[in-house]
Amino acid sequence: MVTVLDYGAGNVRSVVNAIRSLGRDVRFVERPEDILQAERLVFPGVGAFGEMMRVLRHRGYVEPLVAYLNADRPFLGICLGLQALFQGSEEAPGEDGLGFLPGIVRRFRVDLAVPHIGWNGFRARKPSGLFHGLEGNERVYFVHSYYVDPEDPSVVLAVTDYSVAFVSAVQQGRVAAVQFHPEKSGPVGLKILENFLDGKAAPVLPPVVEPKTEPAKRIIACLDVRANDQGDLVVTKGDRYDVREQGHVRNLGKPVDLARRYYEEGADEITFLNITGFRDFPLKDLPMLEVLRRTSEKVFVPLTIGGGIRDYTDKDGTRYGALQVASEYFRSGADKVSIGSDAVAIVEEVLKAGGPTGRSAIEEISRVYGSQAVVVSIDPRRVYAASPGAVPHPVIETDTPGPNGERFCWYQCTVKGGREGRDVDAVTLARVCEDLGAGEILLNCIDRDGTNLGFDLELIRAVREAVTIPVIASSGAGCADHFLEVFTKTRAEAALAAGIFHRREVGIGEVKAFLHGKVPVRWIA
Ligand code: 1PR
Repeated sequence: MVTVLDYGAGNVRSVVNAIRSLGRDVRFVERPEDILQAERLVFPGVGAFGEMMRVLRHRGYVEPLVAYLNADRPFLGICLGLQALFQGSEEAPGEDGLGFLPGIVRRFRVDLAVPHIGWNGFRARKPSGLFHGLEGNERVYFVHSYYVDPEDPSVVLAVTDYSVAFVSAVQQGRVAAVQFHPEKSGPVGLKILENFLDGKAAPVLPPVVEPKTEPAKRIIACLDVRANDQGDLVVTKGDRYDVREQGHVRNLGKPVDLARRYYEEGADEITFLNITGFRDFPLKDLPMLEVLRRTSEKVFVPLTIGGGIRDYTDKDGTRYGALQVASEYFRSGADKVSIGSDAVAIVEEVLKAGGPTGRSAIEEISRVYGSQAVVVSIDPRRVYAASPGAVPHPVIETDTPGPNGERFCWYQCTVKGGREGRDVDAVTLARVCEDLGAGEILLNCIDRDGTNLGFDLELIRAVREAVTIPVIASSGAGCADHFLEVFTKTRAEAALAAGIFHRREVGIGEVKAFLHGKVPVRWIA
């Protein structure tokens, strides 16, 4: 029996699913006394340090947690569950941590994108039972902007390189904690979790020690989902956002089955986009929630859900805030939510008002769940301009001139799945969303979507240079070489594709085999 500390924020479902997939029973901490009664305690944390500590204090969990840790009982902290062990965090000055280990939590100040999102390695510093069966060169999934800085070097279990070498795992006696997410790290993560749950393994040092770890470029499979004309939820795929063929919605398979297939083929993440999310829907029986619940039982890599993350009023007049909608998705197994149309409305308002309101969906969700949980999905369309002064938007000089020989263009943001163009450009949108607290940009391109012509490198370069958060390049992948191109000619951290994977034209394994040795990828042999 494993006890899981669910403090209300964060995505506990994934951890529980991973533990259950290993054949263990889970019970939750419901009262403070459940903590000291635990045989084996897992503390998964996602979100913001200050909010987490406030909830722990409010529920009376701090004292029993510290007593549990001081008694050297089996404990595994994950992500924020690692950071909580320390005295405090730069993320929430003045807010005390559990103080079990001396030291504080610091923010990354590096020349790479922050948050550090994706698959990276770890270098073991001392033997541990957690390392059984590992070779030492595995990659695991990280998503964080802060890292722990212990005062006592003897507690350091592993370090990871992300411009700086940071502590990615600690262990003192039977108390261990990791910055990465074992529950989202595929078979490797499940092995680490199993080692903790077994608790019997003698400490080992994995044999291979890489001189330095390197973040991998991520390959993401995207599933555009909507109801077809018969009312069944299907994965569809557009051609420049038109998903109909001879009047019918294209049907490329079932969402849960396809997600499972891509996980097994080595996808680093799966993204579901509810492409008709701009329509009104009943929150409680939203079919995408069930898709997420079922997917997260079998798929142990990060899941993003987009479409319909916004404030809205239900048919019966009940009003829901975007934060409530997002919370429902997180509880159902999502690790990140992606905001499309609403992000454009938010940015329009910010630009009009001359500053943030503090109440937008991006600000609210990132405050509670952390910026790493908020992706902004942009659906831009290229608009040509004869000269830089011809339009009231920042333009780029393009190598692909327009129909009338125009040498400049800007990228107009659209809403409602490309149905409506707005007076905001993609670069400004990305920049403002970063300021508001978005943790990642999913950069689509209507002109390239479904064309197999390759990514729009000019667009990706312009947006990536304007922000410091990771950018996912999307739309147009037609062959493995297009992925190499986007990773070598732009600074995109990840590339997403749909059509070529759905139609089995190129497999995810094939893309990775092609990239292997040229750019860092999570390699599944
Ligand atoms: O506006 O917050 O409700 O979110 C709606 C979401 O649905 C947005 O993220 C938007 O991008 C997406 N969406 C809306 N309509 C469509 C459509 O296709 N008609 N799909 C749509 C966007 C783009 C990518 C696609 C890549 C790769 N699809 O997701 O998967 O372009 O395709 P490819 O590799 O085949 O070229 P909101």
